[in-house]
Amino acid sequence: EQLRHMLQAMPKAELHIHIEGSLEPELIFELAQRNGVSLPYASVEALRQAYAFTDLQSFLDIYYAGASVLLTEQDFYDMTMAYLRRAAADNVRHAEIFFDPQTHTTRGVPFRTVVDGIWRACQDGPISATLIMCFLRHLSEEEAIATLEEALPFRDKIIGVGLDSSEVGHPPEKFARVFERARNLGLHLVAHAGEEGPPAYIESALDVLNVERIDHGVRCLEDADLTARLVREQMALTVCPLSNIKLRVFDVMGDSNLRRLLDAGLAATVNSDDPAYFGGYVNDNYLAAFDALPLDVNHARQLARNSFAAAFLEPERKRAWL
Ligand code: ES4
Ligand code: ZN
Repeated sequence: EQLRHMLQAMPKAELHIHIEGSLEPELIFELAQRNGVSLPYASVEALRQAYAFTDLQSFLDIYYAGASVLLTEQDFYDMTMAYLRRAAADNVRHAEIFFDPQTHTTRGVPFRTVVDGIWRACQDGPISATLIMCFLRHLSEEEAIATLEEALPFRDKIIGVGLDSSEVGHPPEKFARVFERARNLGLHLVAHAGEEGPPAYIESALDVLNVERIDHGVRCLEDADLTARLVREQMALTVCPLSNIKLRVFDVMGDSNLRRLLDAGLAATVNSDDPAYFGGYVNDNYLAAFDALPLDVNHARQLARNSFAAAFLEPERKRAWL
């Protein structure tokens, strides 16, 4: 009980949250109504019923359908503000928020509508928040490059780029040139790797893309040499415990390797990924993991410390929260 209170109360950073994945069914219905978009679900309950995933792709299909109600700058603002308020309630002090512009520009929503809405909410919201633009890896590198070009007028509103969507069959190598370009622009670099994909994808995210954090990365333990390297380099892993269960990376939370990652000396962090779809925000992720695994107060402190250490923030700003 004391540990639960500590997990909820401790200041933390959230480094792996897809803003489109924070869109709750209630808000999906509200925005559908507001925008005159028809949904293939009769009710909020019917939509929630559809949240039974078997793997990453089965989730992504519903996640992209949910995002189709987002049309105006106000929609992106409202979605982002709802997340920031919810994160503040979990004592998140700083969030680095992923957004997927291609999910929207391919539907005809202008790039600026997406960024301006999300960014304005970050300015008005209750916590520190910065933006990481993700490329959809199931699309081509040419489309990713075009998206990076579109982002140039908004360079000051974006701190980094990431890589998400369907992992297997779309290795990091596919995006070598666009990440090189982003690097030359001084953007921070991250990529999803080792969620469903093999440890080799983690290695190429490091060696080919030059990423500074690995999103998920839980499959690193299958490769002892890679694990040793990640420890040596103190490469942060943004682990998402509830996501891993919902997408069947692990069968049950007791099978999560979070404790093993920490015991190995890896810089693991706890994050919510797509909180509206996976059954909870960041504190729900901490609580579910600590309920199911032999984790104690020292692990809690370590995870909070890791979250700030891995954030793309000035060292002085981190120290205030540590
Ligand atoms: C995602 Cl869990 C996950 N993996 C890959 N891409 C994503 N986009 C949103 N959530
Ligand atoms: Zn993710």
